[in-house]
Amino acid sequence: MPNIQDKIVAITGASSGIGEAIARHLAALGAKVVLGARRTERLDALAAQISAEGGEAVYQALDVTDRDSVASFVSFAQRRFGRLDVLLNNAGLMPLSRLDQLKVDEWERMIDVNIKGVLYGIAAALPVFLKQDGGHFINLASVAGHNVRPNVSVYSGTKFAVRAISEGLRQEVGEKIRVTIVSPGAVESELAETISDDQLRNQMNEYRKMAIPAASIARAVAFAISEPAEVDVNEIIVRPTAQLP
Ligand code: NJP
Repeated sequence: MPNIQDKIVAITGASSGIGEAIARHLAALGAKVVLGARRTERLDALAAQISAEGGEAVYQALDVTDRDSVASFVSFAQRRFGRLDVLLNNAGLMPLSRLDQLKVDEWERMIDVNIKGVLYGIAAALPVFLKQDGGHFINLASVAGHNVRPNVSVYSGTKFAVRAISEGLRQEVGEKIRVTIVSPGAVESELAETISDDQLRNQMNEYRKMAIPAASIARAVAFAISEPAEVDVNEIIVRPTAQLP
């Protein structure tokens, strides 16, 4: 694929699921990947596997709810490789519940990770991209950022927010910086494990049996990066053929 070889790609939430699949796929296509997440033992193992397969991967501990941690992660990528071409704001949580369950701590965690984490990523990388006169934000939203269902209100709210912020960013940043929204449907990952209500988690795991492999999202991300610099793939929705909303 063109335009991927030697690109420096920083990925938040690279320790499992979609972030991990993106890291593996882009590294196999010749990108140099910078992995961030809290579970560094997983990042260590992933970086070692990528290196053993001839790719290049480095990692740093990252908590996207901590603005300094996100700034340090972006600086680490730049220091290590001299520039940053793509920031993938991928880290996310989905502790679904009905609003009347009043799981206010979980609402706050979703807002902190899914919205503020993305904003901190933008705050860290935008000055770098402006100085370089180029760069690419790829922000993970969701099909739940397109429609709302019961139990999904707060998660949907965070993903509508990611789409709104990404579209505003796209319109503001001018022609040298690309902004892509990737909205997955049900994709194999650990996402449903954050649901604290046992009945709802079981229900979701049942529903998610039609989930497609995380590699399908990695291929969509690679497509967006591979397009020529003046082509901005604005949004991609990828879901199982079996999924309705
Ligand atoms: O989920 P999972 P996905 N700081 O749980 C990280 C969206 N999406 O791959 O810190 C830093 O396997 C966590 O790392 P760790 C979804 O909303 C998915 O599915 O080590 N990182 C892990 O690497 C999300 O935006 C589906 O615990 C933090 C990663 O986030 C994105 O896809 C459907 C963190 C989560 O990996 C990837 O999620 C959809 C923090 N504070 C949208 N907190 C789907 N899979 O079906 C968490 O519509 N992470």
